Amino acid sequence: MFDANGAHAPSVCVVVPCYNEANRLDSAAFQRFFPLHPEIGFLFVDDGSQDATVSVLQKLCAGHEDRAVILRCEKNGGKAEAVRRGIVHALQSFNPGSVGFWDADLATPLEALDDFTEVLNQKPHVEMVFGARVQLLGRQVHRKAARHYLGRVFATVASHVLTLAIYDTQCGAKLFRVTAATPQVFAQAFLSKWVFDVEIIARYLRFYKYDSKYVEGIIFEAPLRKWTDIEGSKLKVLDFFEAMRDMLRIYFKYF
Ligand SMILES: Nc1nc2c(ncn2[C@@H]2O[C@H](COP(=O)(O)OP(=O)(O)O)[C@@H](O)[C@H]2O)c(=O)[nH]1
Ligand SMILES: [Mg+2]
Repeated sequence: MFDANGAHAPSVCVVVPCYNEANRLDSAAFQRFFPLHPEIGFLFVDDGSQDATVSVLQKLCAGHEDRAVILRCEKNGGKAEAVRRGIVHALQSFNPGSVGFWDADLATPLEALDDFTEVLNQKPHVEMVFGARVQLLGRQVHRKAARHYLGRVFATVASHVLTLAIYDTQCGAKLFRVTAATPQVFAQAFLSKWVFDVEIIARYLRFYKYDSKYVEGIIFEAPLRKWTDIEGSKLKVLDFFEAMRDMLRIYFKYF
């Protein structure tokens, strides 16, 4: 088990939301990563999966209990709530120096965690490191055209709503330094289902009295070396419209 007193607990705790991931979860990739990174722990949140996700996770964590644990939610509550619960659990139980979340399909390879933790170590003022999916020559960032363009429309609207020059709010790879803001930001359920990433930033803005310049300074977008559109996404085209509606709700609630 992670050490409940925090004494030997990994200093980075990454929440991996899992809903019916039995067929997609790359257990081997996680197991290869564990011994190389004793400072990074994983909290897999099973969100009431109806498939074999729990037994796949149990096998994956067996023998690695010091850095891989499972949190089970009886009922499916959606990614936002699973991530939130995972982070609250990590903050209360493991006393980590940073927390984050990572999509279970490893669209962002785990190796990017090295880059993210390096940023937090090198830049003490940075509180958030977000993966940014930018297709640059020499990088392997491949998104399907439709997802890319819908994503760009969404991200542009998001940056206007947030009044921040942010490029990619929706990448499922994010790390947060634990500060006074963190427990407050994750304390209450999010109102949005898919765009809770935007809502997290809105809550940081609220915490820092809507000082956009300051919040821009504590976010670091890390361009990913590799990002793959993994088959089996649970996001549908209709969700784009739901996401836009959620963004309006965020706008009226926070701004
Ligand atoms: N907890 C939870 N996680 C979910 C749910 N739906 C998707 N996820 C997780 O969210 C992450 C991204 O899901 P994915 O379907 O790949 O979405 P996409 O990459 O944005 O198209 C994965 O870790 C999924 O397991 C859900 O209902 N509950
Ligand atoms: Mg995915």
